[in-house]
Amino acid sequence: MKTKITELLGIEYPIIQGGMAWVAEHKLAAAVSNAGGLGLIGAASAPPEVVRDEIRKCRALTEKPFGVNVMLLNPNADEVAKIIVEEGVKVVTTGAGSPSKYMDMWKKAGVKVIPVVASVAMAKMMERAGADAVVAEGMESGGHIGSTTTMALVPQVVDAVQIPVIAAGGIGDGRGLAAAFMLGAKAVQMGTRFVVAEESIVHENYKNKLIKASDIDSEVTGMTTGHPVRCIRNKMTKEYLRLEREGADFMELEKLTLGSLRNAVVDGDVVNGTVMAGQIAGLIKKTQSCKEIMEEMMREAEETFRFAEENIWAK
Ligand code: TUI
Repeated sequence: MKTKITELLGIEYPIIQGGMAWVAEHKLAAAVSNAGGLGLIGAASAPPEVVRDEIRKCRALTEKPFGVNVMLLNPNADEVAKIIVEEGVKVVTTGAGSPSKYMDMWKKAGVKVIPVVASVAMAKMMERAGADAVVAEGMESGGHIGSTTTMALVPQVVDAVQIPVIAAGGIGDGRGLAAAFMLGAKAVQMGTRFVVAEESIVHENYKNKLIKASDIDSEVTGMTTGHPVRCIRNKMTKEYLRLEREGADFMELEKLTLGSLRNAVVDGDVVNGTVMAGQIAGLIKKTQSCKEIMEEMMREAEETFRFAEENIWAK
Protein backbone atom coordinates (compact mmCIF):
# COMPACT_ATOMS: atom_id res chain seq x y z
CA MET A 1 0.00 0.00 0.00
CA LYS A 2 1.18 3.51 -0.86
CA THR A 3 0.13 6.66 0.98
CA LYS A 4 1.90 9.95 1.65
CA ILE A 5 2.90 8.55 5.05
CA THR A 6 4.24 5.19 3.84
CA GLU A 7 6.30 7.15 1.29
CA LEU A 8 7.48 9.76 3.81
CA LEU A 9 8.59 7.12 6.29
CA GLY A 10 9.66 4.35 3.92
CA ILE A 11 7.32 1.78 5.50
CA GLU A 12 5.13 -0.94 4.02
CA TYR A 13 1.86 -0.44 5.94
CA PRO A 14 0.22 2.84 7.06
CA ILE A 15 0.28 1.87 10.72
CA ILE A 16 2.43 3.49 13.38
CA GLN A 17 2.69 2.39 16.98
CA GLY A 18 1.98 4.82 19.82
CA GLY A 19 4.99 5.98 21.85
CA MET A 20 3.57 4.67 25.10
CA ALA A 21 5.35 5.37 28.38
CA TRP A 22 6.94 2.21 29.92
CA VAL A 23 5.34 0.08 27.16
CA ALA A 24 7.00 1.23 23.95
CA GLU A 25 10.50 -0.16 24.51
CA HIS A 26 12.89 -1.54 21.90
CA LYS A 27 11.42 -5.05 21.51
CA LEU A 28 7.93 -3.80 20.71
CA ALA A 29 9.23 -1.02 18.45
CA ALA A 30 11.45 -3.43 16.51
CA ALA A 31 8.60 -5.97 16.18
CA VAL A 32 6.25 -3.33 14.74
CA SER A 33 8.93 -2.07 12.34
CA ASN A 34 9.87 -5.61 11.28
CA ALA A 35 6.17 -6.26 10.61
CA GLY A 36 6.10 -3.35 8.14
CA GLY A 37 4.78 -0.51 10.30
CA LEU A 38 6.63 2.21 12.17
CA GLY A 39 7.71 1.15 15.65
CA LEU A 40 8.40 3.82 18.24
CA ILE A 41 10.43 3.92 21.41
CA GLY A 42 8.55 5.96 24.01
CA ALA A 43 11.14 8.09 25.82
CA ALA A 44 8.46 9.16 28.35
CA SER A 45 10.29 10.01 31.59
CA ALA A 46 13.20 7.63 31.10
CA PRO A 47 16.71 8.94 31.87
CA PRO A 48 18.34 10.17 28.63
CA GLU A 49 21.05 7.49 28.63
CA VAL A 50 18.38 4.79 28.90
CA VAL A 51 16.76 6.24 25.78
CA ARG A 52 20.13 6.09 23.98
CA ASP A 53 20.52 2.46 25.00
CA GLU A 54 16.98 1.65 23.83
CA ILE A 55 17.70 3.22 20.43
CA ARG A 56 20.84 1.10 20.04
CA LYS A 57 19.05 -2.08 21.12
CA CYS A 58 16.23 -1.40 18.67
CA ARG A 59 18.70 -0.86 15.86
CA ALA A 60 20.27 -4.23 16.65
CA LEU A 61 16.86 -5.89 16.17
CA THR A 62 15.70 -4.21 12.97
CA GLU A 63 17.05 -2.72 9.78
CA LYS A 64 13.70 -1.05 9.10
CA PRO A 65 12.91 2.56 10.04
CA PHE A 66 11.78 3.21 13.60
CA GLY A 67 11.24 6.36 15.64
CA VAL A 68 11.31 7.86 19.11
CA ASN A 69 8.43 9.60 20.90
CA VAL A 70 9.43 12.55 23.07
CA MET A 71 7.04 13.31 25.90
CA LEU A 72 7.33 17.07 26.31
CA LEU A 73 6.34 17.18 29.99
CA ASN A 74 9.57 15.29 30.69
CA PRO A 75 12.10 17.58 32.43
CA ASN A 76 14.83 15.72 30.47
CA ALA A 77 13.23 16.40 27.07
CA ASP A 78 16.11 18.73 25.98
CA GLU A 79 18.66 15.98 26.45
CA VAL A 80 16.48 13.34 24.80
CA ALA A 81 16.00 15.69 21.85
CA LYS A 82 19.79 15.89 21.38
CA ILE A 83 20.30 12.15 21.74
CA ILE A 84 17.87 11.61 18.88
CA VAL A 85 20.16 13.64 16.62
CA GLU A 86 23.36 12.04 17.93
CA GLU A 87 22.00 8.54 17.38
CA GLY A 88 20.76 9.30 13.87
CA VAL A 89 17.10 8.51 14.58
CA LYS A 90 15.06 9.20 11.44
CA VAL A 91 11.58 9.87 12.86
CA VAL A 92 10.34 11.68 15.95
CA THR A 93 6.83 11.99 17.31
CA THR A 94 6.07 14.26 20.27
CA GLY A 95 3.29 14.34 22.84
CA ALA A 96 1.79 16.49 25.58
CA GLY A 97 3.04 19.85 24.33
CA SER A 98 4.71 21.83 21.55
CA PRO A 99 8.07 20.68 20.15
CA SER A 100 8.74 24.06 18.42
CA LYS A 101 12.02 24.69 20.22
CA TYR A 102 13.55 21.46 18.86
CA MET A 103 12.25 21.80 15.34
CA ASP A 104 15.29 23.58 13.81
CA MET A 105 17.76 21.14 15.34
CA TRP A 106 15.78 18.12 14.19
CA LYS A 107 15.07 19.44 10.68
CA LYS A 108 18.75 20.32 10.15
CA ALA A 109 19.67 16.77 11.14
CA GLY A 110 17.17 15.36 8.62
CA VAL A 111 14.83 13.96 11.27
CA LYS A 112 11.17 13.64 10.19
CA VAL A 113 9.10 15.41 12.84
CA ILE A 114 5.53 14.31 13.54
CA PRO A 115 3.94 16.10 16.51
CA VAL A 116 0.88 14.56 18.12
CA VAL A 117 -1.84 17.21 18.36
CA ALA A 118 -5.31 17.31 19.87
CA SER A 119 -6.60 20.48 18.16
CA VAL A 120 -6.71 22.27 14.79
CA ALA A 121 -4.84 25.30 16.23
CA MET A 122 -1.93 23.11 17.36
CA ALA A 123 -1.87 21.29 13.99
CA LYS A 124 -1.59 24.61 12.12
CA MET A 125 1.12 25.84 14.47
CA MET A 126 3.10 22.65 13.91
CA GLU A 127 2.78 22.92 10.14
CA ARG A 128 4.09 26.51 10.26
CA ALA A 129 6.96 25.34 12.48
CA GLY A 130 8.02 22.81 9.81
CA ALA A 131 6.43 19.52 10.86
CA ASP A 132 6.45 16.78 8.20
CA ALA A 133 3.07 15.38 9.30
CA VAL A 134 0.85 15.44 12.38
CA VAL A 135 -0.91 12.77 14.39
CA ALA A 136 -4.45 14.01 15.15
CA GLU A 137 -5.27 12.22 18.39
CA GLY A 138 -8.86 12.06 19.60
CA MET A 139 -10.02 11.77 23.20
CA GLU A 140 -10.81 8.06 22.75
CA SER A 141 -7.06 7.47 23.18
CA GLY A 142 -5.42 6.13 26.28
CA GLY A 143 -3.11 8.26 28.41
CA HIS A 144 -2.89 12.04 28.22
CA ILE A 145 -5.70 13.31 25.98
CA GLY A 146 -7.36 16.38 24.50
CA SER A 147 -11.11 16.92 24.43
CA THR A 148 -12.24 16.33 20.82
CA THR A 149 -13.19 12.95 19.40
CA THR A 150 -11.24 11.34 16.55
CA MET A 151 -14.32 11.45 14.29
CA ALA A 152 -14.60 15.23 14.72
CA LEU A 153 -10.90 16.10 14.98
CA VAL A 154 -9.39 14.24 12.02
CA PRO A 155 -11.39 15.81 9.14
CA GLN A 156 -11.03 19.28 10.68
CA VAL A 157 -7.25 18.87 10.93
CA VAL A 158 -7.13 17.40 7.39
CA ASP A 159 -8.89 20.53 6.06
CA ALA A 160 -6.67 22.90 8.05
CA VAL A 161 -3.21 21.69 6.98
CA GLN A 162 -1.42 20.62 3.78
CA ILE A 163 0.88 18.07 5.46
CA PRO A 164 -0.34 14.48 5.81
CA VAL A 165 -2.44 13.60 8.85
CA ILE A 166 -2.25 10.38 10.85
CA ALA A 167 -5.41 9.49 12.79
CA ALA A 168 -5.27 8.19 16.35
CA GLY A 169 -7.71 7.39 19.11
CA GLY A 170 -10.25 4.58 19.03
CA ILE A 171 -8.63 2.68 16.17
CA GLY A 172 -8.12 -1.02 16.85
CA ASP A 173 -8.87 -2.96 13.67
CA GLY A 174 -9.11 -2.73 9.88
CA ARG A 175 -12.53 -1.06 10.01
CA GLY A 176 -10.96 1.74 12.04
CA LEU A 177 -8.13 1.99 9.52
CA ALA A 178 -10.60 2.18 6.61
CA ALA A 179 -12.65 4.79 8.49
CA ALA A 180 -9.54 6.88 9.13
CA PHE A 181 -8.83 6.91 5.36
CA MET A 182 -12.41 8.05 4.76
CA LEU A 183 -11.80 11.00 7.11
CA GLY A 184 -8.79 12.00 5.03
CA ALA A 185 -6.01 10.47 7.13
CA LYS A 186 -3.02 8.88 5.37
CA ALA A 187 -2.18 6.44 8.19
CA VAL A 188 -3.19 5.51 11.72
CA GLN A 189 -1.39 5.46 15.03
CA MET A 190 -2.44 2.64 17.32
CA GLY A 191 -1.52 2.13 20.96
CA THR A 192 -3.90 -0.03 22.96
CA ARG A 193 -3.87 -2.99 20.55
CA PHE A 194 -0.08 -3.13 20.62
CA VAL A 195 -0.07 -3.15 24.44
CA VAL A 196 -1.40 -6.72 24.32
CA ALA A 197 0.92 -7.85 21.49
CA GLU A 198 3.05 -10.95 22.11
CA GLU A 199 6.19 -8.85 21.79
CA SER A 200 4.97 -6.31 24.37
CA ILE A 201 6.84 -6.61 27.69
CA VAL A 202 3.82 -5.37 29.64
CA HIS A 203 2.84 -7.47 32.70
CA GLU A 204 0.27 -10.23 32.07
CA ASN A 205 -2.14 -8.64 34.58
CA TYR A 206 -2.16 -5.43 32.51
CA LYS A 207 -2.76 -7.32 29.27
CA ASN A 208 -5.58 -9.33 30.89
CA LYS A 209 -7.17 -6.16 32.24
CA LEU A 210 -7.36 -4.79 28.67
CA ILE A 211 -8.56 -8.06 27.19
CA LYS A 212 -11.36 -8.25 29.80
CA ALA A 213 -12.30 -4.56 29.47
CA SER A 214 -15.62 -3.56 27.87
CA ASP A 215 -16.46 -0.39 25.92
CA ILE A 216 -17.37 1.58 29.06
CA ASP A 217 -14.52 0.53 31.33
CA SER A 218 -12.25 3.56 30.93
CA GLU A 219 -12.29 6.75 33.01
CA VAL A 220 -10.58 10.11 32.64
CA THR A 221 -8.68 11.25 35.70
CA GLY A 222 -7.12 14.70 36.06
CA MET A 223 -9.80 16.80 34.36
CA THR A 224 -9.39 19.30 37.22
CA THR A 225 -5.58 19.42 37.08
CA GLY A 226 -5.25 20.17 33.37
CA HIS A 227 -3.69 16.74 32.69
CA PRO A 228 -6.58 14.50 31.70
CA VAL A 229 -5.48 10.86 31.49
CA ARG A 230 -7.64 7.99 30.20
CA CYS A 231 -7.18 4.68 31.99
CA ILE A 232 -9.13 1.56 32.91
CA ARG A 233 -11.39 1.93 35.96
CA ASN A 234 -9.99 0.41 39.15
CA LYS A 235 -9.50 1.20 42.84
CA MET A 236 -7.04 3.99 41.96
CA THR A 237 -9.40 5.79 39.52
CA LYS A 238 -12.33 5.52 41.94
CA GLU A 239 -10.24 7.07 44.72
CA TYR A 240 -8.81 9.70 42.35
CA LEU A 241 -12.21 10.75 41.02
CA ARG A 242 -13.66 10.87 44.55
CA LEU A 243 -10.81 13.18 45.64
CA GLU A 244 -11.30 15.34 42.53
CA ARG A 245 -15.04 15.67 43.29
CA GLU A 246 -14.14 16.74 46.81
CA GLY A 247 -11.86 19.45 45.39
CA ALA A 248 -8.51 17.92 46.34
CA ASP A 249 -5.46 19.93 45.31
CA PHE A 250 -2.87 18.90 42.73
CA MET A 251 -0.29 17.61 45.19
CA GLU A 252 -2.78 15.36 46.93
CA LEU A 253 -3.86 13.86 43.61
CA GLU A 254 -0.25 13.47 42.47
CA LYS A 255 0.48 11.27 45.48
CA LEU A 256 -2.03 8.76 44.16
CA THR A 257 -0.41 8.45 40.73
CA LEU A 258 3.29 8.86 41.44
CA GLY A 259 5.00 5.84 39.87
CA SER A 260 1.60 4.25 39.33
CA LEU A 261 1.97 3.58 35.59
CA ARG A 262 5.21 1.73 36.24
CA ASN A 263 3.54 -0.23 39.05
CA ALA A 264 0.87 -1.42 36.63
CA VAL A 265 3.05 -2.06 33.57
CA VAL A 266 6.09 -3.58 35.26
CA ASP A 267 4.78 -5.07 38.52
CA GLY A 268 1.26 -5.90 37.34
CA ASP A 269 -0.51 -3.88 40.04
CA VAL A 270 -3.75 -3.27 38.16
CA VAL A 271 -5.65 -2.44 41.37
CA ASN A 272 -3.76 0.59 42.65
CA GLY A 273 -1.72 1.26 39.50
CA THR A 274 -2.60 3.35 36.43
CA VAL A 275 -3.78 1.12 33.57
CA MET A 276 -3.68 3.57 30.65
CA ALA A 277 -5.74 2.38 27.67
CA GLY A 278 -8.05 3.76 25.02
CA GLN A 279 -11.81 3.30 24.65
CA ILE A 280 -11.16 0.65 21.99
CA ALA A 281 -9.91 -1.79 24.67
CA GLY A 282 -13.35 -3.49 24.57
CA LEU A 283 -12.67 -4.56 20.98
CA ILE A 284 -9.42 -6.31 21.82
CA LYS A 285 -9.97 -9.94 22.75
CA LYS A 286 -6.62 -11.69 22.39
CA THR A 287 -2.87 -11.48 22.24
CA GLN A 288 -1.31 -11.67 18.77
CA SER A 289 2.11 -11.03 17.29
CA CYS A 290 2.70 -7.60 15.75
CA LYS A 291 2.91 -9.29 12.34
CA GLU A 292 -0.50 -10.94 12.83
CA ILE A 293 -2.00 -7.65 14.03
CA MET A 294 -0.66 -5.79 11.02
CA GLU A 295 -1.71 -8.40 8.45
CA GLU A 296 -5.17 -8.73 9.99
CA MET A 297 -5.63 -4.95 9.98
CA MET A 298 -4.73 -4.70 6.29
CA ARG A 299 -6.97 -7.64 5.34
CA GLU A 300 -9.92 -6.21 7.27
CA ALA A 301 -9.44 -2.74 5.80
CA GLU A 302 -9.46 -4.20 2.30
CA GLU A 303 -12.59 -6.23 3.08
CA THR A 304 -14.26 -3.11 4.44
CA PHE A 305 -13.53 -1.17 1.24
CA ARG A 306 -14.67 -4.09 -0.92
CA PHE A 307 -17.89 -4.47 1.07
CA ALA A 308 -18.65 -0.76 0.67
CA GLU A 309 -17.94 -0.90 -3.07
CA GLU A 310 -20.14 -3.96 -3.63
CA ASN A 311 -22.99 -3.21 -1.25
CA ILE A 312 -23.19 0.41 -0.22
CA TRP A 313 -22.23 2.19 -3.45
CA ALA A 314 -23.43 -0.60 -5.73
CA LYS A 315 -25.17 0.73 -8.83
O1 TUI B 1 1.11 12.45 24.97
C1 TUI B 1 0.17 11.74 24.74
N1 TUI B 1 -0.21 10.75 25.57
C2 TUI B 1 0.39 10.46 26.76
S1 TUI B 1 1.77 11.21 27.38
C3 TUI B 1 1.68 10.25 28.73
S2 TUI B 1 2.82 10.38 30.03
C4 TUI B 1 1.87 11.15 31.21
N2 TUI B 1 1.61 10.46 32.28
C5 TUI B 1 0.87 11.00 33.25
C6 TUI B 1 0.37 12.28 33.14
C7 TUI B 1 0.61 12.98 32.01
C8 TUI B 1 1.37 12.41 31.01
C9 TUI B 1 0.65 9.40 28.65
N3 TUI B 1 -0.05 9.53 27.53
N4 TUI B 1 -0.56 11.88 23.62
C10 TUI B 1 -0.30 12.93 22.71
C11 TUI B 1 -1.06 14.12 23.07
N5 TUI B 1 -0.57 15.31 23.05
N6 TUI B 1 -2.35 14.16 23.45
C12 TUI B 1 -2.66 15.45 23.66
C13 TUI B 1 -1.53 16.17 23.41
C14 TUI B 1 -1.28 17.57 23.46
C15 TUI B 1 -1.83 18.34 24.45
C16 TUI B 1 -1.55 19.71 24.49
C17 TUI B 1 -0.46 18.15 22.50
C18 TUI B 1 -0.19 19.48 22.54
C19 TUI B 1 -0.73 20.25 23.52
O2 TUI B 1 -0.43 21.55 23.49
C20 TUI B 1 -0.50 22.29 24.67
C21 TUI B 1 0.40 23.44 24.48
O3 TUI B 1 1.57 23.31 24.84
O4 TUI B 1 -0.08 24.43 23.92
